[in-house]
Amino acid sequence: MKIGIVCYPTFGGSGVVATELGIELSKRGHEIHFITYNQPVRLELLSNNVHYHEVNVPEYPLFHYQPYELALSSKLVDMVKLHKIEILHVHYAIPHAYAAYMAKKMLQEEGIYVPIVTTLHGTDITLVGSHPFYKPAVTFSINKSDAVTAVSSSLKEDTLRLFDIKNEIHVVPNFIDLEKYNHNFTDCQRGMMANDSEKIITHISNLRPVKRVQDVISVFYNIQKEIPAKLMFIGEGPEKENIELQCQELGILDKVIFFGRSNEIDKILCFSDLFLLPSQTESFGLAALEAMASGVPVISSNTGGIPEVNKQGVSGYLSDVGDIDDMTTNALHILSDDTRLKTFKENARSESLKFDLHAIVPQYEAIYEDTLTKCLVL
Ligand code: GMT
Repeated sequence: MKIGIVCYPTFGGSGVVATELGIELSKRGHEIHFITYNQPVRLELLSNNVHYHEVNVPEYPLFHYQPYELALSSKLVDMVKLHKIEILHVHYAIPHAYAAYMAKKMLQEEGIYVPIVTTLHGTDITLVGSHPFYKPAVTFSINKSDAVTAVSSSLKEDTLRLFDIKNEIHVVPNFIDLEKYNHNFTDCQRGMMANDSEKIITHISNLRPVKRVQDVISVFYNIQKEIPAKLMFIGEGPEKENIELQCQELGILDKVIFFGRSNEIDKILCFSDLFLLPSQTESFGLAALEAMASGVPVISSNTGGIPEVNKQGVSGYLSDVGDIDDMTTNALHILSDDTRLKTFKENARSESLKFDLHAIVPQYEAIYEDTLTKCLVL
C-alpha cells in the first residue's frame, strides 16, 4: 500500500507512535510518505520505502496566524496526486483530521478518492479538542473520517462521552519495538550515573502541567530520605524552571540529573530501577510502556489509559492522582528489597510484551485494507 502519514514531528507521544508505525510498515513492504512541517525526530533513516515531504507555511504580514491547515491540505493534495498515495493516516485530530478532510474533498473534485484513517492520541480529545473553540471542528473531523482509532479503551470512552460521535472507534493500543529495549542489565554503564548503593529513579515527559512533575520531585524527595537514590529527568517543557527551583528549595539538586530532550531514552532507561508517571491524565502512557520494555517498574497515577498498561502489583503500582504518600510507600516497597525489585523488573518486561509491535501493527494494516475495500464498494 502507499500510505501517507501526517503527525507532529516532535518528541510528543503521538509523533513517536506515528513515526515508529511508518518505519515498521515500510519494513513490511508498504511505501510510506510522512507529510509534516519538520522531519520527525525518530525518523533517522529515509529509504526507498520511506519518504518525507515538508509542509512549508510562507510568512505573510497580513496573517496574524499563519494558516498551517491550509498549507497542509494543499500539500496532501499534491503528494496524493504525485505519489499515488492510496490512504492517509492522520495522527492527532487537531488540525490533521480537519486538513485531511479538506484534502479529500479537493481530490474528489478531480475524481481521486483517498480515504482517511484518524488516530486519536489523548490531548487532542481530553485537553485541547473538547475546548468549545475547537469542539465542533473536532467532532466533524472525527465523524467524517473513514476509520477512527483510539490508543486505549479509556480514550475511546472519553471520546464518546465528550463528543457526539457517529463513527465506530477501534481501539488499537500503542506498541513498542521490543528489540530496541532488549538489554542485558549487566551491560549498562550504570556507574556513570550513580554509585552502587544508589537506586536510579527516572521520569520522561514534555514537562507540561498535565504531567504533574512537582509530584515526581515530591515522591523522589521522600524516597531519597529512606534509600540512597538519584533522579533522572528527561525532557524539556514549561515546568522545568519550577522543578529546578523546587529541587533547590528541597536541597536535592545534586541528586537530580536533568538530561533535556533525548533520542536515546532506551540507554537511560537501561540504568533505571523505577519510573515515575504521576500524570493528571494520560490516554495511554507510552513513556511507561517504554520503561516497562526496559524492565523498569512503574509508579503511576491510576488515571485514563494507564491501568491498561501498568498492572497493579505486577509491573508496578497505581495511586490516585496527587497521592504522594501512597506513591512513596509503593516506591519504597519495590526498592527496599532487591529480590522484590528483580521480580518487578521481570514482570514489567513481560507485561510490555503484550504491546509488541509485531502484534499491533497488523491491526492497523487490517484497518487500512478494510477501509480501502469499503471505499471501493461505495
Ligand atoms: O503526553 C503528551 O503530552 C504528548 C501527547 C501527544 O499527543 O503527543 O501524548 C498523548 O499520546 C501518547 C501516544 O498515543 C500517549 O501515550 C499519551 O498518554 C498521550 N498524553 C496524554 O493523554 C496526556
